Amino acid sequence: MKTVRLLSMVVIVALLFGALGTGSLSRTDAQDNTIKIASQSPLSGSQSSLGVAIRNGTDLAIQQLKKPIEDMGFKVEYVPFDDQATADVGVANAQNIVNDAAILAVIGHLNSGVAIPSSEVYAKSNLVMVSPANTNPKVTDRDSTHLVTNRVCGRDDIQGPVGAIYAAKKLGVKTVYILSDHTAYGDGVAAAFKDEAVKQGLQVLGNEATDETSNFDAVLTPVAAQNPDLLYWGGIYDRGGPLFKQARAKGIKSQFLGADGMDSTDLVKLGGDAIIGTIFTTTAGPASLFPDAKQFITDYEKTFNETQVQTYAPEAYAATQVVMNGITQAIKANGGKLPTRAQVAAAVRATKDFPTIIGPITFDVNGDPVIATYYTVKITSSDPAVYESTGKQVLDTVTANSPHSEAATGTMAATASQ
Ligand code: ABU
Repeated sequence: MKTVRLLSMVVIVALLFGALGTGSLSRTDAQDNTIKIASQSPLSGSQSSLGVAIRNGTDLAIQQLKKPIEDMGFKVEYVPFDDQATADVGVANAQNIVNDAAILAVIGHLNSGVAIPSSEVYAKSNLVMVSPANTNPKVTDRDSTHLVTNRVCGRDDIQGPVGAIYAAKKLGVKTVYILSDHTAYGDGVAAAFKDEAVKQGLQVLGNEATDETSNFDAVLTPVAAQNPDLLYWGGIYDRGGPLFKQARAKGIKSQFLGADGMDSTDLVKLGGDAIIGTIFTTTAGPASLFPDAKQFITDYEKTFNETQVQTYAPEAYAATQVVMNGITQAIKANGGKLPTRAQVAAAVRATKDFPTIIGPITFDVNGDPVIATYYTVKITSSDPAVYESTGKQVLDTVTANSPHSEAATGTMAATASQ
């Protein structure tokens, strides 16, 4: 393991100083010094509330932070892409992105199942990706994309256990039925939850992945028959909201628990009063919890004429801060000249104690933040207008080292409880 890490560091340093291949296309179509930053997230379809938040957070960061790069003689442009929460669309967009030589970085995606295949395309061109939201371990754990994939959020191999430990120790439940959405994210976080739930002594009454998107009656019939203390959903709000609403209508009285894909104003729009009391874990804390995000919240609401900052907008802003700092450092290391994609990727991976609106970021050798925070949150209102203010309550906060960081201890520290 130590040899692999050492080799990784050697390659990163080599790329930083341009000793290996550049991985850049010739800029025959771009004689000017334009630097583009792309994003990929669902801007249409049933998951667009989170996807638009990612686009807006990225957009605002570029608007506000581009001047130092422009002062070095470059023009900075933002190019958002709609991946439609679909792997095929994300991969096709990724091919167009890598073919544009001016694009030096990608912020995205929302869905791990889109990020994983899309980043295989980015990696072939040494194009760096920083994710604000993708929590599946494989996003950063694959050798094929090792040098270009990063994230500012936590991972499901920690998020799942955080939920299971909370269920066992704080909720005191004894039985659980687990459902998931057949995606890399949903099935992955549900499996991580299940493994820890079993270790915690919970009895798993059922575990099923479903492709159903609207009518969950057949899925819920065995749940009603088993009467579990807890119903766990591994998936996104667009299906989780209707699922939990239909579960209550069917007389299921279980406590509802999910993960970060549930964290959207649209969850309460879809689920109504049935959602009150639902608990979810997330690695994206409410924006109001971040001391350095106050100005961001004001600027975001004004710029996009919004009354609330949606989940992942702060993380997208922070990911873009990291990327723009990486581009700046790469330009400086390259004597003020346009850096290659590989040089930008190496500079981003070298991010250390870098201040962002969600807190300082240091990437480990794998592109995960060395420390991430995992929140357990309860929904207290079905009014979408108050979702981000009084509509949810943070019940518990846990910090954990990334599995690959040198400082990792394998333990999670509860840092605060309310
Ligand atoms: N982490 C929540 C967003 C879904 C995903 O990672 O696929």
